[in-house]
Amino acid sequence: MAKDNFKRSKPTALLDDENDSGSIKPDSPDETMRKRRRFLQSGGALIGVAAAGAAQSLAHAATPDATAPQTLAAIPDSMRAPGTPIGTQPYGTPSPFENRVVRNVPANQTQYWSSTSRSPLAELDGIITPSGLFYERHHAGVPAIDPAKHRLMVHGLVERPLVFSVDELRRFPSVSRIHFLECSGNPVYKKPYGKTASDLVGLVSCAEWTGVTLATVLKESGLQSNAKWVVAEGADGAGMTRSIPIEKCLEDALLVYSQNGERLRPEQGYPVRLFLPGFEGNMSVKWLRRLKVTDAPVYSREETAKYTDLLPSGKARQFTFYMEAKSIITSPSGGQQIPDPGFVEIRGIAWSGHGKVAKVEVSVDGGKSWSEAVLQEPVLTRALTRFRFAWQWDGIPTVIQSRATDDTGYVQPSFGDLLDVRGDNSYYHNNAVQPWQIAADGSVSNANV
Ligand SMILES: Nc1nc2c(c(=O)[nH]1)N[C@H]1C(S)=C(S)[C@@H](COP(=O)(O)O)O[C@H]1N2
Ligand SMILES: [Mo]
Repeated sequence: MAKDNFKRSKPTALLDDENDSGSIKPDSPDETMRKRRRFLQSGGALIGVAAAGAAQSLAHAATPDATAPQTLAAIPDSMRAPGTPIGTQPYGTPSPFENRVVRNVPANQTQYWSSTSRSPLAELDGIITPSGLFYERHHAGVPAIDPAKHRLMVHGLVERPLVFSVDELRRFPSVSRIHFLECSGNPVYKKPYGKTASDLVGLVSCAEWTGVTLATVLKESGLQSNAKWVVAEGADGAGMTRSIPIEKCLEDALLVYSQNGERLRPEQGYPVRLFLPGFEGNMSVKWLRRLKVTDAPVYSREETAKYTDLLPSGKARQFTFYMEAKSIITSPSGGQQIPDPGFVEIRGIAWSGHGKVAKVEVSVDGGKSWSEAVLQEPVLTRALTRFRFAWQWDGIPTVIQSRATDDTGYVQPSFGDLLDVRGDNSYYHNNAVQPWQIAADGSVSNANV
């Protein structure tokens, strides 16, 4: 490695970033590379961590030929000819170099009666899940529904039973809100445990949802005084049916027709779905065709045989509704590799069905000590929240994990604490802390085996 004798024109290490635009003359590739090394080496000082491995940082990373200064100085092929014209692909898709970033679909999933695909959490940045990578959970596959023929009926304990077309629903005042959606079987309690963040917790995603509030539509029908529940039914082969307390329907429930700016994808309930912020995903009925207002829940299959948890006492937890506070480190996470000792930004996501994430703590010593991570803006109600934690890995094997606290003061439990309370008959609603083992070679794996 060449000696770093580059003279800096700016006094602080931060300004010495390769993004520095202080000089008019562009840097030569040599200078750019020296600056990059300087930034990584100074990482320890910048974050105030005096780790032994800090000085070496990433600076001794091998230099592949393609980025050698003499190669970089040459005009690249992309500058020698015009690019692809507009219009060859009117609906844009990701770069072909990113074609490994797809939903995590279990192998041999040939049946249609219970299918899932998971978001590739470790590949994603920020808090919005692209629609094509949003997790899926179908009980009878994805129905093909013509929006022109689709209708939503509102009946039961109402003043005026009404039937709406999709266009009629779109005429109501619209709202757009960013919220996560999570399946309550994310992850299940049973072995074998997953290997990657996606295997374990990939049944959570977050999007901007647009629609009309359910309160607006119920007001249009007029609720009778004994209206206590609303039973929602899907137009798929499963006829998914769930009972929702009227309070939730009037608080923040949405009839959603768009996701991330465009119409819902078929997988997410096109042309209209119910969306209940913070509630277990199962209740956000897709391909919504019927809302029956009642004075009692219907005790459908999904709220008796399924989505209930049998406790050690023999009683079952039913109508759990809210997804509790949870977090997971997505980088570095299971299946990934830390290339070298030195600076590592630990990154992850946290969320709570009860409200906002108030705090995320990170432990890099197997749970002995915890430090507060930075919550990246925006921190929204019932939305994924991104956290970041600057770390110097010294090359010694360790266990890293994150722990979320929400604005009700609820703290995410360890797996052991959760099992103590729920026992091992529980199947759904596992929000335990997820520890990752880091080996001496930097490889990361699930510490729960
Ligand atoms: N009609 C209908 N609605 C449904 C389902 C279904 O199979 N049919 N699956 C439920 C479950 S279990 C979950 S977790 C969420 C998944 O929503 P997504 O596929 O948009 O991620 O939808 C819920 N709504
Ligand atoms: Mo689910």
